[in-house]
Amino acid sequence: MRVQVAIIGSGPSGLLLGQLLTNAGIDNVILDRVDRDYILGRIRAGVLESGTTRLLDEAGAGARMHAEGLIHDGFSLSFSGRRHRIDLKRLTGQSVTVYGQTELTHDLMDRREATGGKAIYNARNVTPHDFGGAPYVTYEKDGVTHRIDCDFIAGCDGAHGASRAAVADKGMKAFERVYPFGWLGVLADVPPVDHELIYANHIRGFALCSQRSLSRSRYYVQVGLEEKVENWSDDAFWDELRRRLPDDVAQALVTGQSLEKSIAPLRSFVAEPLRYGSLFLVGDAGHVVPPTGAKGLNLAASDVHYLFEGLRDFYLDKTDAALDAYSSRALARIWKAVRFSWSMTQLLHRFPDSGDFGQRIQEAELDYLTTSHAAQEAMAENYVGLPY
Ligand code: RFL
Ligand code: PHB
Repeated sequence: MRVQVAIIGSGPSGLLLGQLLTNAGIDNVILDRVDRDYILGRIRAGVLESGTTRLLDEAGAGARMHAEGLIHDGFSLSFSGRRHRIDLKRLTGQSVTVYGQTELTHDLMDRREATGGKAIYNARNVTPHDFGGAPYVTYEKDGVTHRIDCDFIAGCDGAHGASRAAVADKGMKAFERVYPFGWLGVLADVPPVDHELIYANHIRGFALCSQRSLSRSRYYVQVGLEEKVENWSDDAFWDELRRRLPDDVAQALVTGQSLEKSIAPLRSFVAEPLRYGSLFLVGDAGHVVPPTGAKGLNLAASDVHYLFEGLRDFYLDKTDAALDAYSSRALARIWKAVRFSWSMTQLLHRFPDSGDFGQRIQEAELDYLTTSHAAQEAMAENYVGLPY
């Protein structure tokens, strides 16, 4: 097979890039090591910036998101038994859309199928080759090794994929911070406790009340890295969540059987640069943020925007400038989101070594936020997403 762009990874970044390319008449194929259902079974992000919804529209896959997504004009911070609302709409003129990554992925997969896009699932041992020269990708399927020749390879295969591994010894510099805790998340078909998200700072640890729809909730509590998901019954989870919320919220919480329960460790990671000859790192392949700022999926989308512009200009206008600028343009936005995600994590979590002093510092910062328009504006501006 020969294509213009070989895309490794069928997550949000690979699917979004693939659809924008297909719409522009640029030939591409998507390869993933697992199948559609496995990908759609992963419960991840839930908050979309307006840039992400705009790109989904541009891809022609935004209809269901507009019909079913929930527009949120604000969110709450809770600490010291009280709550403060960050009014995103008033502070920035913008809102965010609550729409699950699972749904967005589903819509992009459907769109790809409807427009005849090539996708190869269950492709084993996917490997990018010769991206300093004449690039190609190999993979195995049904016991046979296949080869795809291409002009460019988009590494959209997440934090543990083949793309980042392929460039690890090609001058890649890694920047990393590992946090000493994770998030235990539960998905349940119960109405959300509030019409907006609540991020809670508590002496027992962070908690988050999120949602997927008016009847489906997503909740998280901070847990130690030694915790095992199988040791958390649903009841134990709900009890711990209640303890970390203000009394009125805890009393209003509707609990039920979990549909999914998992623990995700938190870390920040950035690879520099994002381009190695004709191989580009995109989305989680190039960077990972802790979920506290709701930025991972949204950063994947802005990477796709920059790379798509580069590839479109290359093929349609015969200019290299935007492609050459991909790494630096994307990294400039990535580092700001990495900083924001780190600062939200720092503000809201219990750190084992910072003790009561650390707790008071966090409470002081949160209290400052409730009285300072400037501080609220800075938080809101980052939360709705910096422009691109
Ligand atoms: P993905 O989604 O990981 O997709 C990568 C795809 O590549 C495939 N793959 C391979 N294929 C072939 N060969 C290989 N060797 C391969 N290795 C992997 C995988 O099967 C997969 O299909 O990366 P992508 O597309 O860059 O998208 C990134 C987002 O998924 C991620 O940033 C977000 O989920 C992060 N995130 C959140 N982001 C937000 O913007 N808002 C949120 O509210 C938010 N909440 C979250 C999150 C991530 C979480 N976890 C579990 C890490 C909440 C959580 C709990
Ligand atoms: C989610 O709904 O999964 C979610 C929402 C906001 C975050 C992180 C995760 O900051």
